[in-house]
Amino acid sequence: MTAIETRTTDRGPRTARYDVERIRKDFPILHRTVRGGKPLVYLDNAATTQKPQAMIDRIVRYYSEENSNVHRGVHYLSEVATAAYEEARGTVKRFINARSEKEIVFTRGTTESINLVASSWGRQNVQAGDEVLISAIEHHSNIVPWQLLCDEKGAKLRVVPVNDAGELLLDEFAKLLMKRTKIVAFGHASNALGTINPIRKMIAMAHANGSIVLIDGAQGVPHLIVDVRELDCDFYAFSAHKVYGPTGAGVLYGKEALFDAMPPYQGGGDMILSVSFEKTTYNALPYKFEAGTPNIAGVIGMASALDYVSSVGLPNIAAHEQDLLTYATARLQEIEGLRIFGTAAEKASVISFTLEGVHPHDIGTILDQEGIAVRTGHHCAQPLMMRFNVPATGRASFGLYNTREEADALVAGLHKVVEVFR
Ligand code: C6P
Repeated sequence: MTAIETRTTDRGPRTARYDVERIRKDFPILHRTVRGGKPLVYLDNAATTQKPQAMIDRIVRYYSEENSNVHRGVHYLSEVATAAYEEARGTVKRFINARSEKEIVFTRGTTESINLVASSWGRQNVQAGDEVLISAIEHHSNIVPWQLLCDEKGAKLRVVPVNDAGELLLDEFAKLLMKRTKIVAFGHASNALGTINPIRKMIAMAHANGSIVLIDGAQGVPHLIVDVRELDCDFYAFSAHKVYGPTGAGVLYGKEALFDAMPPYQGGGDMILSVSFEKTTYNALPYKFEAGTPNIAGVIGMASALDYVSSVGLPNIAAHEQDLLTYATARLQEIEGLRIFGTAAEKASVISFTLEGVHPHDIGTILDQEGIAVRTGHHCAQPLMMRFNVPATGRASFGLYNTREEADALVAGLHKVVEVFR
């Protein structure tokens, strides 16, 4: 247990005191130095998070003691690996409160999850003249798969605009929901601005219109309690590596009835019941969508990471990150010429900014010399950058192990950037 427990909620404990120093001890990489002995200040959590020792140990144990292929052998190790892999499915199911394991498909990550829906559900259900509705703050992973589908089918891609704070305009959203809007796909939280969308309301509006809803949860799951039953979304996609798990593993949640009616996404081993040259029949859910040997170690590691997050407690993580967001936002505003992009009322712990007269890449390079890792660039959200008339921004994104002292280090680093360039 990483924190002092006072009350248990269904998504982990609530604590009286968030012991961030205790939590930091769980992440070995946070104790290394970089760039000639500088302590690492890791503020690039929206790109990928660091990993707790328990998760690393679980993967080592899998490869040291359990490694085998799943669903294929009758031998002991295959049974052990299959059991661990399927237990991981149960862990994910509970973490997002899905009804059944059949609704949990393992993928390589958010990108593959969205492509799966666009290819399988999209090809089956979207026809010429239909519409797909996304928003102006989407990551390229939630734009390009829909463009490919629309190009193939002769359908139209519509985009919900945002205001200057980076909030989706709900009245425009309502207007864009048409009779032919087959699917609405938007992010739970924006990786580039931090905006948390009012997804419950948007899902209800889309459903009232008869549209299916996919949520890109890549930046939702690490920061917010996700209850897919309460949200009533049709699909929810996320990546393990953004929630303290390994790269190359992720999840597509889908309602069973939808998954049932969808054709397979890829063909290969494990997704079939029987194959002949004349006819192939497909496996039951969720295996129909898991062709080939999956990322077994990644999936098992993901479950361990979710257990870790649950042990800290998402309500505690959210409260800690909101404190960092408020603190860092106030401190950054002290810097002359710094402009923050994304000032929505509801935000995840992501701060995008520019410094007058300094290219974001130079900001990133100088901060790096101080041991501070931030992301600079377009954050795979080029249309959003265009909306705000900037080619790129710097982005600091906070995770469960970051501290106010690290926010101070960022501010001090930015003062250095100002000194160098002015
Ligand atoms: N955003 C960032 O630095 P993958 O690569 O499949 O794990 O996740 C893609 C993705 C989809 N949606 C959102 C909202 C995301 O933030 C990301 C990944 C990283 O912001 C890498 S570009």
